[in-house]
Amino acid sequence: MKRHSVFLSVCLLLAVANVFAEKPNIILINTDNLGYGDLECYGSKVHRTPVIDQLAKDGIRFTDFYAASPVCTSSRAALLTGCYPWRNGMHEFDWDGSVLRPVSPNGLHKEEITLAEILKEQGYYTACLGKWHLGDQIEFLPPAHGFDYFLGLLYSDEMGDNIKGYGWPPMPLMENNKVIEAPAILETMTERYTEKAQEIIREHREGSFFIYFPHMSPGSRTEPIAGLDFQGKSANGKYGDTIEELDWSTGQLLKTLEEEGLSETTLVIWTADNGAPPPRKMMHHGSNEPLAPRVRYDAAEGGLRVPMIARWPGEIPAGVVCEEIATNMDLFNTVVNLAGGKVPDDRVIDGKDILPLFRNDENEKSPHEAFYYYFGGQLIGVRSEKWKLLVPLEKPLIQLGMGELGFSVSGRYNRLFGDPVPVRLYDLNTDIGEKENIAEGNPEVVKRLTALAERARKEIGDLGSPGENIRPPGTMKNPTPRVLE
Ligand SMILES: [Ca+2]
Repeated sequence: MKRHSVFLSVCLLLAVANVFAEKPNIILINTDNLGYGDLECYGSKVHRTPVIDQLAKDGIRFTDFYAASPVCTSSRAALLTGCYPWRNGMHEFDWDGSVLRPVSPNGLHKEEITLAEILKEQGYYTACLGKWHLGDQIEFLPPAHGFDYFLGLLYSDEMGDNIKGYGWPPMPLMENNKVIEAPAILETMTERYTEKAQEIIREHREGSFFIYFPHMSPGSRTEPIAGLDFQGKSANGKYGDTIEELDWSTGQLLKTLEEEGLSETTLVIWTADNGAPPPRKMMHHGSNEPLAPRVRYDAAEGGLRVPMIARWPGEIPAGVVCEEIATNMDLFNTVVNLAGGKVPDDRVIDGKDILPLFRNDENEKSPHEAFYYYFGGQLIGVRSEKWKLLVPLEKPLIQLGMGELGFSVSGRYNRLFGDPVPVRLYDLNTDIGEKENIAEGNPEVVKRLTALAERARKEIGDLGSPGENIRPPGTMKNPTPRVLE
């Protein structure tokens, strides 16, 4: 009798704790440098993205979703650990600057708890297909961070290919810890990743799987590389070709889910690690419209606000547009909870569970009082509700270990600073392009957001001033290049 009532209480608790059915498979698509305005459902007039648009119609689309950083490494670290990059030392690197480069002594620390590690503990088969960018030494690779399987590149699609550095190897394509091709044949990447994802879906249809799919595309190259079937097909040059190939790839995954009867038991998330880069001198490039364009890798909305779509038929209502603030760090908490895992409580986690937003409960608000804009460890701004405050800076960081081509060889000691900038306040509801500074007329708002920024400075950190709750990056001596054996 006693056991019976305990059992009932447990059931009740479970029912209250998780209104969603059972734990879903997870496919988390994270594209590289894809702009807010690059998909038709976000306003693109040049790219054809019918599959992704349908995904949005069948699920929820976020309009105010932020990556935790405007550059690759730190954004990806944030997504996989639920933390602002400062928290685990992934905001900048002595040797590499703001993004990790080949043969780096740094990477994601082994003590960091990744989404894959938690899902693996929950019985998921975990795979990473695509661009890793959290360290290229064996101890930093996906197999050391909870992934059962890894197929992909270790850093940006141009490093060691059309951009050379001292001691950099030919672009390695990895399978787990082994180089299987070098230089990697980049025009085949999206197709090969996609086929592997389909294979994993079929093989693990009876169990639970987590596919983290950080696509190579559209990528960092001035001339992105699409598969042969897509080259020359779009109305936006090589850049557009890769976007349309991403749409095709997404379609292949959805088709396989359908064939295997897994559509209803799989949560598909589609997002980007940061906005489209500044166009430099290219004729064809990405679009961050209607957001403020990024001139450099700074805190313009175009750098950090990205598309995010989530589909889970029967569980997430179809056709919803959510205008609440959410971040890629939230995907950590949300997916951990859905998988029945536990968000670590021995450290600060910045992400929040956004299942209530997915469920589209009426009156459900963002769980974030504030979102902080950081670049290379410098606190640049804060958003709260509709307000965006850019803090006054004596020395705004404009480049971090990056030269004209995007890279230099002297890491964070090569910081470049711009001229002083005053405080600026924007109402993003009426001025999405950050055109009119209304700080003067809204002293109370400036005061409130300045206090929030001050809190972040103390707690998370600012340039040259580590916060109270931070941990170190992974560091090793004598890094080696990944080469064919
Ligand atoms: Ca990126």
